[in-house]
This record gives sequence, structure tokens and C-alpha cells, in this order.
Amino acid sequence: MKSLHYTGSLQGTLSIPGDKSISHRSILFGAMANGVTTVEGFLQSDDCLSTIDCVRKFGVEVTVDDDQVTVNSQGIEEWNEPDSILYTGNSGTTTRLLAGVLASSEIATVMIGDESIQKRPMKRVTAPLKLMGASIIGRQDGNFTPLAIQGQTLQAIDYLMPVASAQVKSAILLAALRAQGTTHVTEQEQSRNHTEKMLQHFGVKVEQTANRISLEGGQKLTPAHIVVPGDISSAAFWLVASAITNGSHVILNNVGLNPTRDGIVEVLKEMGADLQIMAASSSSHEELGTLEIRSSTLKSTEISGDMIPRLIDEIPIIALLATQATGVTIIRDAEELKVKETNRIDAVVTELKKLGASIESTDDGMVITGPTPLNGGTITTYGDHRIGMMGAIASLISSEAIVLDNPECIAVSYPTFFDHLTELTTGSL
Ligand code: SPQ
Repeated sequence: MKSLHYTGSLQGTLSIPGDKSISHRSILFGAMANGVTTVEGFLQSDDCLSTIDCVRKFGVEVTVDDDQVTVNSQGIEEWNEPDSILYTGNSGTTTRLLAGVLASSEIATVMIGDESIQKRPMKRVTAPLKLMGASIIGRQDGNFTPLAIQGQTLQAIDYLMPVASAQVKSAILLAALRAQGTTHVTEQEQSRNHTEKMLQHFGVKVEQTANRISLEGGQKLTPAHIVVPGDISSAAFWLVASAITNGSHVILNNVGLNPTRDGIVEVLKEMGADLQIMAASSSSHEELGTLEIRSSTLKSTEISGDMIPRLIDEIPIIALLATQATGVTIIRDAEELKVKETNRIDAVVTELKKLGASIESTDDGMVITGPTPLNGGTITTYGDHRIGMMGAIASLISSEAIVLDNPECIAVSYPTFFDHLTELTTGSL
């Protein structure tokens, strides 16, 4: 339990911690390569540490010194068969990406995760992998963990993605690395492309024409040095906090601005936020920059279609933003929220309603009417970090204290979240 209540504005400058998606991939790809991979700006969160724990079981040496990580591997061909079960914790990314890698490996493994992972659908990954010839067994015809995988030689496939999911796309591409033939993946809506970009950084040839990605099997990864930009999904909490808290002025350094992830920037601008991109650059094939934001008057918006995958993890905090905007905000085409750490449509609507928001769920999203003042109350996080952080940010504008039932869950993606909250609520530029 944690009780939060603030008055006053947010002021200060933060350096945003490493991107979770990119941190996972840096460890996994480093473990697949033969040699030493070094990572700078690694996010030492519970989810990313789950990925490290798993690859260590293959005999890969990983040393972590704050945000600097060294991965020393003899390559996937030399991975040891673990004598115990791989535990992927709360991390969908670890579970699904590893499924793709292990399906094409030479070892037998069993993977389980926590209570939330046990409920998240895996058939979206196991079905295409089985089309490639993978041997995978899981509950309900391969839809739920535990997954038992016997690695073997796979065949390339030509796959049309039924959902916009970077985890599914990545699992197929990672399996395709060691498959016979050229694998093609076609996306109907583009999901985040960190896997494609990082594979290129590790020397793999990945071709992209329009919405079709092609990868020829038999390619090996060359060890690399990776600089991980800050996580825009973490920065999003401070962007919204500053936009809705009167008198705020915040500068965020080191924010990843990959165009497949930056939907929150577009939506904030569309809603009237006073937001500037101050400096932009790129590193390890990824764009990054500094964002400056001040509080402002906000108006409602509509979010749907191709925009959804570009901000899927930001929808809980966007819903809070919409409670402070004038008019009716409509979020559509976001059914994927139902299969995240919890059902994020139900969780967001139930918890914001408790605080007095005018918000209703729909089959594929939500409708929010604003602006409404927010009361205090107890937020159930459902063990979901993004619901926990949404509740904490609501306490900046609520009339009474907000109590989080399980603040510890935030550590899966943002272990220093509460330190940063304190810095900004007591800080100056
Ligand atoms: O790893 P996990 O648990 O799936 O984490 C989440 C999150 O909120 O941090 C989703 F719950 O992010 C996913 C994201 O939603 C991370 C991710 C990735 O790194 O590839 C891709 C997205 O999921 P998906 O299913 O669309 O591929």
C-alpha cells in the first residue's frame, strides 16, 4: 500500500531510464551472438532482469553494473540445456520472444511465468511457430504457459499477421534466423520495429518493402555495442503529469522517439499540449531526443486505427489525460488492451470511475468526457505497472489522497518511478 497526495506543480529535468523493449532485445540478441556484446543505458527492471535470468540458464555470462551490461556468449549453437524451468516473471516480451528463439535452438526447455503471464494468450506465437515446424506444447493447445519447447530445424513461412503485435512478429523473425529459406511477415498495421532495427545492428540482413519484412535463414548475429534510449512509455507518465498539473514545466532528456512508438507525442500535440522536441539524434539505429512540456488547456481527441500500436501501452495514462480535456475523447480499435498484464480496458474504466471520472468502456476501447475533477480513493493495480503509474499520476490532481494497493508492481518497467515523482514534485529546472 502507498498513499500519495500532492499539491503544487511539477518542475525539473529528468533523464528517462532505458527502454524496456530495447533492453530485453539487447540481452537476447547478445546471448544469440558468439562473442561479447556490451549494453549502455540498460533498464534494470524486474522484467528485463527476467530475460537475463533466462539466458544465464543457457550458460551465457551476463554482468550487470547499474545500466552497463556485458553479455558473453558462445552463440546459440552452444547454449546449454537448462536443468530447471525458465521463469519469465511478469514479462510477455521475455516469454514470447524466447519462444521464437527456443523453437529454432538445439535444446529442450520449459517456460513458466507469474499469474498474469499464465493468463496471457500464447497461441498467437505458438501457432505461426508450429507452421514453421516447431515442437511446442502448452495448455489449451499451446495457448497458455507452461510451454514445453523442443528446439529443432524450422522451415521459413510467409505469414500475414492477424494482430498488430511486435512480440509475435519478433518471435517469428527470431525463429526465422535459423530456419531453412526466407521468411516473410506482412503487417496490416505496423507494430514497434525494435527487433528489425536491432537485428540490423547485429549485422543481420532484414529487408522491408512497404508492410512486408523478409529475413533469409542461416544468418548469424555479430556481437555489438548497444546504446539503449530512454523509454517513451515511461516518459509518457511525466508528459501527461506535466500537461494536466497547473503551472508545471518539465524537461525530459534521453527519450526514445522511434516513429513506431511516438504516438503519445502526436496525441498530446493534437490535444493542445505545450510540448516541444528540443533536440533529436539517433544511436544504435534508434531515434531519441529531449522533450519540454508545460501545463496547458487541453481538448478531447479521437484515437484509432494505425495510431493504436504506436501508443498501445500509453492508453491508461492517455485515459487519465482525457479526463482533464474539454469534450469527448474516443479510443477505438484497442481490443489488444484486453490481453495485457490485465484487461486494461476494464481496469482503466473501473479505477478512473472510482475517482469520479466520466468514462465508459466499449468493445474495443473507451469513451471519456471531460474535464472532471478527481477525488481520492484506493486504486487497485491488478498487479499491472501501467495501472499503478496511472493511479500515482492521478494523485497530482486529486482532491484527496490516492492509495495504491500494490505499488511494487511498478518495478517491472520503472523501478525509479517514485524517486522521479519526488524529484519533480520538489524540483526546479
Ligand atoms: O512485455 P509485456 O508484459 O507484454 O509488456 C507490455 C507493457 O505494457 O510494458 C504490454 F503489456 O509491452 C509490450 C507491448 O504492449 C512490449 C512489446 C515488445 O517489447 O515487443 C510489444 C507490445 O506488445 P505486443 O503484443 O503488441 O507485441
